[in-house]
Amino acid sequence: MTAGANPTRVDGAVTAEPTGVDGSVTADPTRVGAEVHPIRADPTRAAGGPAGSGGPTDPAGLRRLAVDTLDANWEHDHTVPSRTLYPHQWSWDSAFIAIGLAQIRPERAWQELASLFRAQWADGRVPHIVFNPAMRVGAYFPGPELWRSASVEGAPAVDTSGLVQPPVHALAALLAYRRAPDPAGLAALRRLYPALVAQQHYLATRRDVAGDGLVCIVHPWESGLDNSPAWDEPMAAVPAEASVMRAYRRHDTVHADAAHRPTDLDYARYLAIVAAYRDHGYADRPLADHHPFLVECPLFNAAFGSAEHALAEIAVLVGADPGPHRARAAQITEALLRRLHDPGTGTFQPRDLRTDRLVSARTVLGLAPLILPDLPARQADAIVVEARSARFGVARRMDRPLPTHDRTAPDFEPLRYWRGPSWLNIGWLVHRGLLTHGHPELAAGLRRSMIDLVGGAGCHEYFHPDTGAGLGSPAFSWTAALLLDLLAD
Ligand code: 2M8
Repeated sequence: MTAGANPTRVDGAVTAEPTGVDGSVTADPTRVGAEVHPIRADPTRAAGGPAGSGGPTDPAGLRRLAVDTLDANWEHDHTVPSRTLYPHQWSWDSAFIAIGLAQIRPERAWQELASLFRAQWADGRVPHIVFNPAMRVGAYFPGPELWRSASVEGAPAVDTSGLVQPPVHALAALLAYRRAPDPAGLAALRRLYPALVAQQHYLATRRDVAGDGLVCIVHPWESGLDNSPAWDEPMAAVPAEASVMRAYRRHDTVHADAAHRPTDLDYARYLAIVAAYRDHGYADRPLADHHPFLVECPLFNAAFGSAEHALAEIAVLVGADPGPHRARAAQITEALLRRLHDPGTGTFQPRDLRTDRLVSARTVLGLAPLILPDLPARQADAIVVEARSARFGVARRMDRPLPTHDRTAPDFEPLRYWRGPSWLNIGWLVHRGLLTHGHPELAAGLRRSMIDLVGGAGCHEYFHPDTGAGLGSPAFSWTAALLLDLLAD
């Protein structure tokens, strides 16, 4: 019996009615890129209609669109992912956003990361959401009333969630510095370094639930790929009823088509898992005994390893010792190979710690270890074979964008969030991995396809994996930021 098994324990229902699609917009809506229309405003795109009319196609126009999108989403000391759907600060979003900001407004890149790390907990965890106290109650669900971080010892003064997201921040800080290598950037790196080390220390010591050198995620939201088919097997074991959601008002389905979002059953399970973790005070030590969702994710752990590689380089810049980071990076790669490599598919699969089995869905998560520079050539080659296969279609000339799930699988859903659509942050990571492992032509094909997506549809949150039509938020920050990064290469 777990705390998450009892849906009646899930509480903190939000009943406040959002004030409207642009109720939370504080930027000037007349600006290019400001998010004032939900995707449903354009039925051809919402239905996955043809791309081709949504964005500029010349590099200068694309760059302008990206800058305007980031400016419109800037909020004092951080960038919201989207004014309507996600009006607070998200952890891995801020990392991707900082990479783009470094090119156009370097001081904001450092502010972005600094504001996130100000919300770091005493145990080193970097929360996946930092709530903006100026936003009205009900601007996002689930809000602070569900998480109740204020009552947890070691949580910051500002309200946050108690979960984490893939630790791409050290890599982002390093890349931001490389784009803007000035004294202010070096000073910012110096300030960030201990916080980045503490983030890794938290993951390595508190979240190594299996004791195998890998981080365990305790909620699908921690993966960043919330409703990926990779989580279907572990999620099926989480007891919850979709009817629980009658007590809540979901915010996301006010702003986006419900058919594109996770289902009510997904949300009921999400809330049950949060309640299980929260009701144990977000303590990690007893997780193995009671927690309903315990998974080792290849993308999360690839980010964890890549953070040590980045920290080694940052250490050199700030006068610290890179040696321990290099040693930990090697250990993480070794653990990934030992625990998540699937000899049957040649790629990497999540491991469900409750059953101690690799999950069978072949999602884009399996390509992520390519970002590790020390991945042995044999496994890197196998990932490239998978990336080039009909499942993912990476090619020198791509006829369709990179999907987030195997497009030949029966449960591939081209419109539903992380179950098929194409996302720029994932493409950006795979692009990086291809370059790291000596595939510049494939990387160039993927880069072109990502730039064309924004050219065809604008800075959308995600894109239809067949037509390239824009889906989700039409003014999404990491799409803009990573587009800038891709354009600069
Ligand atoms: C999505 O996740 C949030 C929950 O954290 C949501 O669906 O409400 C995901 O796409 C996640 O990866 C992203 O960080 C977040 C904000 O963009 O939205």
